[in-house]
Amino acid sequence: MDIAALIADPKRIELVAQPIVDAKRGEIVGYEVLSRFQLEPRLSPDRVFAEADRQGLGARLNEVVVRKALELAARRPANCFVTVNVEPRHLLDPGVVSALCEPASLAGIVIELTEHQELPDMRQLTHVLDRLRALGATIAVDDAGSGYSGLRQLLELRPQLIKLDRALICNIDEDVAKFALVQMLGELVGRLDGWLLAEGVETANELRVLQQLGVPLLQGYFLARPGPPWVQLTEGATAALELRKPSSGRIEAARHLLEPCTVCVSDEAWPERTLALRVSVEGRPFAMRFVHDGVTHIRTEAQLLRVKPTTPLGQIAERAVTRPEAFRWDPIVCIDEAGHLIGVVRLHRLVSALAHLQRNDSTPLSDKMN
Ligand code: G
Ligand code: MN
Repeated sequence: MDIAALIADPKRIELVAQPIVDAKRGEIVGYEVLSRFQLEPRLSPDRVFAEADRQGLGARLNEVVVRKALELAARRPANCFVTVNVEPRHLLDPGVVSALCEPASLAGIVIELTEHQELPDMRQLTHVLDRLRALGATIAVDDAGSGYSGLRQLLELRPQLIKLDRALICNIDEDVAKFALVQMLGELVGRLDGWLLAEGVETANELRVLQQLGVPLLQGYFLARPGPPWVQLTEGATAALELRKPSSGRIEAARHLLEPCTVCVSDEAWPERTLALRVSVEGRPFAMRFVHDGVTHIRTEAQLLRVKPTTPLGQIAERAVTRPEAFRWDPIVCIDEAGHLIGVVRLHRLVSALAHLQRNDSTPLSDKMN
């Protein structure tokens, strides 16, 4: 494969863009720019970059791609950021650095550190990253949780954005360990004043779970495949995002806390689940059965605490803890304006959400990066 010829003819390097979505607002807030190479035989970009490195031309190729990506970024849609992939090793290359530092400002540019090898000298790397940050760039760590992109990288590079490898996202709706890991990483990243991005969202169920977990940024085939700049979301994704779009800050806060529960209708037997609700034919909940510490409890309509998601969280918590002692820890039933069941909220999650809300401000993401 003739990498030198490819570099000499940048028309053979095509850039595509993949949307990045703000999970709360359900809108595109950024694009990852990816390279596609016109080569015979057709090879994945990863293989081309690996081959370029082998031929000692990795940094040159990265430089050409960075220049093109920054040109493209200058024409990005309003209020969107653009992410560009750079190998940390190549950040020690003067050509790559000068390409990155060419624009007067790097506001709205996210530099994704995509590591396929050991990190280079940290002192030099930190120096370059500081320079890029001073120009307004945001630093991201790509493929976090895989290969060379482990916890040490997060601690050393202190990125503002962490892109979770798609291996952690795949089937997260069915895997409690992945769910717990992403939840924990969200906590960690929040404490380091950063943002989490879930890559490789491929199904509506993964999307739903990530929204429930409060992962702020999402990317993946379900939302949109990489395409000509600036591709829009798929119809399926637009519909799925619309369905969960918050209509006010309060619904939004409560929606993260909602847990699904098993539903049965009036004349059915209670299902063998730890938590089930009986609903009328119109969908209104009127009885609940749950198992706690091996004991089964059944609650009647009058014993249920029902709240609307528009109710402020503090008020919900207050109503919950002032219930009679025997019912104090019961799941709280969330209904919509028409009285239909939306889901349940557990008190301990409500309390941690309140604590979390106090810690975080609510500046939109794109404002922070632009
Ligand atoms: O290493 P990095 O995360 O930058 O890789 C981006 C690559 O992942 C691109 O080549 C892109 O085509 C691919 N990609 C983007 N979204 C998805 C997805 O939902 N599933 C899979 N399998 N690949 C994806
Ligand atoms: Mn990437």
